[in-house]
This record gives sequence, C-alpha cells and structure tokens, in this order.
Amino acid sequence: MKRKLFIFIGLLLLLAGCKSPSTNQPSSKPVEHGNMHSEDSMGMDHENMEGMQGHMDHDDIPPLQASKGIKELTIPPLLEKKQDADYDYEVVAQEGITEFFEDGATKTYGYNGDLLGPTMRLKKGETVKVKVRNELKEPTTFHWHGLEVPGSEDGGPSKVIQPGETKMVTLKADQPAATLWYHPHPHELTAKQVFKGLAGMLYVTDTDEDATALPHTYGVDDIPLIFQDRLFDGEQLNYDGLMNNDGTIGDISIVNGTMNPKLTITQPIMRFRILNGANARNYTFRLSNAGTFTQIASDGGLLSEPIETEEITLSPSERAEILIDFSKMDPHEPIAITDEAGNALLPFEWKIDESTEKLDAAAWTDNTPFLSEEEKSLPVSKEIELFGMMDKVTINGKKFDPNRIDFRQEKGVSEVWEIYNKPDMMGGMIHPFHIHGTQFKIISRDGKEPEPHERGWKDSVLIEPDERVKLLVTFPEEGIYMYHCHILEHEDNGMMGQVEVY
Ligand SMILES: [Cu+2]
Repeated sequence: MKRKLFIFIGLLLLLAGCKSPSTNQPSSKPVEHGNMHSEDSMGMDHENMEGMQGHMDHDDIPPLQASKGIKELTIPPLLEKKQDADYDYEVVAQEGITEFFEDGATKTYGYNGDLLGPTMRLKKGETVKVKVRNELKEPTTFHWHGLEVPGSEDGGPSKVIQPGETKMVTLKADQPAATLWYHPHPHELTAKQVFKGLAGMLYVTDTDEDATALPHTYGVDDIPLIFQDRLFDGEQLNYDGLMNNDGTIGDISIVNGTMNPKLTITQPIMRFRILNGANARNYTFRLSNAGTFTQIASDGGLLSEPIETEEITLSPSERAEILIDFSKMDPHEPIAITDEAGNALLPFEWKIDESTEKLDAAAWTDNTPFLSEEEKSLPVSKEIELFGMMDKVTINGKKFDPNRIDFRQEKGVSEVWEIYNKPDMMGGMIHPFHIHGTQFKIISRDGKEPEPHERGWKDSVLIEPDERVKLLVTFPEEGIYMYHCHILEHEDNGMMGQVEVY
C-alpha cells in the first residue's frame, strides 16, 4: 500500500517536473547543496526503464533459509596486541578457503584468516599503531567504521593499499565505548570484498561501562553477532556472476561466518552486539517466543536509557547492542533470534548454570536531554538528496568524483544536515546513509523527534523513500571524509560524496 502511494507520488513529481522543496528555515549560514544540478533527473525516463531489470523491489526480497542449528556459532578471536614490535596490532587482508558445505571448499577473503576478521578492542582514550597489509591480488583499503579518527587514517577510497603493500595507521579511540567495525572501502570493489568475507568488529571499551553491570566477558556473556546474507553459485561466492546493482541479496544466512549456527548460552543475561554486515539486506530481529529484550546501545554507544522492545530493525552497517534475560524464559521452549518472517537465524541451546548469580539488569537514566533546545533550533546548513536505483544512483544529482569536494565543515562546529530520500517513479527504496569520521545525533524524522531507540550516537541511519531526516553532525578531527549510501553496490556505483573538515 505504502509502495503504491510512493509510485503515485513519484509519478506526480515526474509529471510536475518538480524538484524537492527546499526547507525555508531562518539561516545564519547559506544552505549548501554541494552544487545540485546537471544529472538531477538522470536515468528515470522511459528509455532507461530497461536498466531497471534486476531492480531490488523491497516488497520482493528472497526469504532467508532458517538455521538448522547444526554448528556452534564461531566467535571471532580477539586481536592480540604485539609485545615486541614497533606497532600494536597487525591486520592483513588475505585470500582463504572456508568450508561452508561438507563437500566443497569456498574461496573467501578474511583478515588474518580465511573469513571475516578478529575483534579489535581499543580502550577509550588509547592510541594504537596498526600495521595494515594487503595480500589480496587487488587494491583494498582499511576503513574503521564509526571511529572518529583524522581523515588521513580513516581508510576511505583515496587511501588505497596496492597488493603486497604495507602501511601504518594511528588510531585514537577518543569517544564513548561502542561497537564499531572495520571493512574495506576501495572504490568499485567494496561490495565484492565485503561479500567475499572482509569485515571485523572494532570495540571501544571503557571501564565506566563495566561499572554499569553490563555483561562484558567476551565470548561468554558478551557476544558479537555479524549478520550477513549470501548467494552461492554451487559452493562459490561468485560475486561477479551473482551481483545485483541494487544490492546483492542472498537466501543463505550466515552469522559470524557460520552457516546453520546455534549458540549455547551459559549465563542468564546475555549481551549481544549486533551488526548488520550485509551488502544490502535490511533486518528486523525478533525473538521466536515473541518475548521482549532490552536495547542498550546504538551505533556509537549507550542509549540515554535502556529500551524494552520486541524487535529492532537495522539497515546495512547499523549496530545495536541488546540484553536478553533468559531467566524470564521457559528453558523447554526453543528460542531463537529470528528475522521479520520468523525464520530462526540464531537458535539458542540452554546450558545455563543455575548457580550463576544473576546480575541486576542494567539500568541507567541520563538526565541531560538528548538534544538541547539550542541544538534543536539550529538551521539546516547542508542539504543532501539521495536518488535513483541500480547504477543510476546519485547524491545531489551527482556521482562520486574523487577530485571534487562537495561540502566543507569546520572541525568541532555542529551543523544540521538534512537528508532527503527522493522517491522515483518506481517508488524509491530505503538507503542507509553513513558519514565517516563522526558520531551524529538524529534530530528528527519528517519533523518528528526520533524514537527512544534512536536517541543515541549514530553513524548510519536508515532513510525511507520520501523521508526527510535531520542530523546534528560534528567532526572532532580534520581531513576529507566520505558520506554515502551503505548499500555497498550503490556506494560502488558512485552514491558517495566528500566533506572536507578544516
Ligand atoms: Cu542506496
């Protein structure tokens, strides 16, 4: 129904030949559009309808197969700190072989291994040197998603590391405790490299956070969950043959790279750090018993207060931390984390030691308002319009050009970015919007204050067709940063811009 409405609105817009209405706000600063013009209506006429074959109609996403619960979930190892080297950590992008299927070896990519990467933990305030090395046969970069580091260390598409090359990067974790991640970002190769297995968790930890009685024993009661969907050609991840320009969506679910996983739980209260690591699929997670759980964190740290909920929706690259209290549940009833359709993505097996003392459920309330009155009343100073589908995706009518700076913003100065997802005649689609080098706050969605689960630091935000989202954006460091759609194929197709922070 909603989709039909978008089609109707899309047709109206097309007939009227109108541009998106600009916001009439009192403005102390001129509103920047990053030179919006030229290709604004590109590709959406009848001649180009042919190009839409394979367009990812979000009412028609292939369902995920439920996990058969055969294999214990892989927990990525922790990345060990080097003791006798002039650097702290080493991360190597390499080729590998993964046995997803009994009778076949799948060619994959991994960091320091065959698939995915080890979990890196940085203490809040700590500065580390990381040696990064590319042992692939193609260029790559190492991007620290959500970490507020200078543009020079951020690993965007301009920081290419050629096959065989090594580079040193300096990372300072000068931000609240959070579940971040790292992945490649080479232009036009990101989607393929993530699809084949390059991604890892990156935590910022804080002793204050331990004091809130949150579970924090890695792999025991504090579990990373990287959800991804994959499409196989036989037993191979034949990306070039299977890719879809609107986002490659698969029917096979893997969690931490494990196909048909189950997780044995040993503690009554478990903390899960969930990453949507898919190229394009949006996930809505629920419990199979329709029970509630507690969301405690968004992309960039703890929420203002814990939220009791029955589901969470994450678009690609978004994270959420949740607590599940198994002591409230019936151990004889099978329980799983499911998707929207009720398919079990991660079934649980109970081995809870009844003698374990149950921690008091975490509770805190941040009494300072999430947004100050001053922040809420700031005028919009940057307008961004997301538009298109397949390989005809643009931001403000343009495709990524490494030689073009679209916006400039002063370090440490908060500005309001308004992101508009402009529908097209097909109705448009969700675009997850990500900004490098910052944790921002959502000020409003179509003029309404964000829901409680979005009152926390964010670096990626799901934007519905025809939705207008205002963000409060501050960059603590300098450099050139990317902002882009996190459907990886859209990103590779140029749905990306650059902001220079001075
Ligand atoms: Cu997109």
